[in-house]
Amino acid sequence: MQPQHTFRASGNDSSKNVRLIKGASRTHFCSLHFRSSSRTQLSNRTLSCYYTMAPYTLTYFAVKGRCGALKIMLADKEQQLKENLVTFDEWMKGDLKASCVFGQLPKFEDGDLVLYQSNTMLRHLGRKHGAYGKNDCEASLIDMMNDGVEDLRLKYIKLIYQEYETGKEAFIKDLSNQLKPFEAALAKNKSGFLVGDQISFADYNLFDLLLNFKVLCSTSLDSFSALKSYVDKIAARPKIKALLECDDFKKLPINGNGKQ
Ligand code: 6SG
Repeated sequence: MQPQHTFRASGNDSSKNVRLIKGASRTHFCSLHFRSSSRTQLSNRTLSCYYTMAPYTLTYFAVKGRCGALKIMLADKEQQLKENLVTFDEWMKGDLKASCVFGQLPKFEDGDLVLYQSNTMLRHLGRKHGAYGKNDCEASLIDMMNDGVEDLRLKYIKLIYQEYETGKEAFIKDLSNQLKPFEAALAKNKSGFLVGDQISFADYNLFDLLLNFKVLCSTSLDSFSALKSYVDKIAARPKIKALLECDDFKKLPINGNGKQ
């Protein structure tokens, strides 16, 4: 069974079941799809053809969840992304779940390559788009930082889905301890990135998680000067800024149970 396609139709081509966002920049496309301003503007005639060319497809629920970092990276790297949004009802039918390697979403397609596991997707895109360090040693350090982000994300997910009411206060109290290694890495590395002197997939992943923490507790970064300026600087990167300001991205819930 095919995943449900829920591109909403609006703009000037309702027959294509896609949305053309008219945002601050004319390069916005279908909420999360960015294209270089140097390329020709879209027209109705080119729209379907343009979608055929979109290199990447993401199948996931209508939440930021485990795909916020991936969308932020693709926006920053000016890559297009076609999204198949899966509803609860569609997922509960079971066919899609049965087709997933680990029985879970997200699913990511790059041509014939089909990937599961969100961190695998980040690594794949990091490799392809120059966000995996300049050499093997940097790549290993990026892996290490990303594994640290994953450990912290798992704690956050446990809070959100299992113990929000009883565990939120303790989680926020412990957050300072959890953030210290990242603050230290940034303070040591001076470049403004976790590893080396260029942005990596671990940076997009940490940035996405820090945005969640700011929603959880607006003061969570207050005692971390390096992390605070890190978030501000990444949020100000033009394509990321545009994504974060885009209505369709903003209105996506962070998590699947309404807690944040
Ligand atoms: C949940 O855990 O959204 N995938 C999730 N849940 C459905 O049947 N290690 C991998 C990775 O990094 C973890 C995958 C992740 O890629 S993401 C999944 O597939 C399952 O297990 C968080 C999220 N949860 C919302 C959710 C999914 C099912 C029930 C609640 C929203 C409501 C209904 C469908 C969508 Fe829903």
